[in-house]
Amino acid sequence: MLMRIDHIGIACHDLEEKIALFSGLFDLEVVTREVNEEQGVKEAMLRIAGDSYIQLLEPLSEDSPVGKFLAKRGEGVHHVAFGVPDVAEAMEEVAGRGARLLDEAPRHGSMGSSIAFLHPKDVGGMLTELVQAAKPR
Ligand code: V0V
Ligand code: CO
Repeated sequence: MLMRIDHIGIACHDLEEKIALFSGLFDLEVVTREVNEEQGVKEAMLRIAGDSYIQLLEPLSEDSPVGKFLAKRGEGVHHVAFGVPDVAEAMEEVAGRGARLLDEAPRHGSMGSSIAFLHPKDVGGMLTELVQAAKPR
């Protein structure tokens, strides 16, 4: 079901500051910067290699998922995202195996992807995202 690690999501207070930190430390290229109102984030994708990224996340508000995470736990790894061939199919499979889905249907993710989250309590304490990448045009 899981094909690869798509990205590691990192929660931060200041997106531009952390872009400078990560790109400077590891020579990473910033591929996109997006605002996702539905998810309550301003985010940037830094390419590691191929279709593997670090996703830096700054909250749009304190009561968003990332805003609450920062208040509770501070900056750091927020989620791990795995590439799947078909997100709707993967959601059905994992739900059938007992993990709670945080989304009833796939949502809009970075770079035109379709995404869905699994409850961290059902995945060993790790907030898990399933990602179906946009089809190449
Ligand atoms: C909360 N918990 C976590 C966690 N957030 N554990 C591991 N990793 C995290 N990131 C724990 C928390 O400590 C609690 O455990 C328990 O889960 C319930 O958390 P809560 O504080 O009561 O609940 P909330 O209201 O903070 O909600 C947490 C969830 C929420 C995970 C349900 O953040 C959510 O729906 N996230 C999915 C959407 C999201 O994160 N979007 C932003 C990324 P204890 O204390 O009870 O033991 S957007 C993105 O990645 C995009 C756009 C993309 O990739 O393209
Ligand atoms: Co993500």
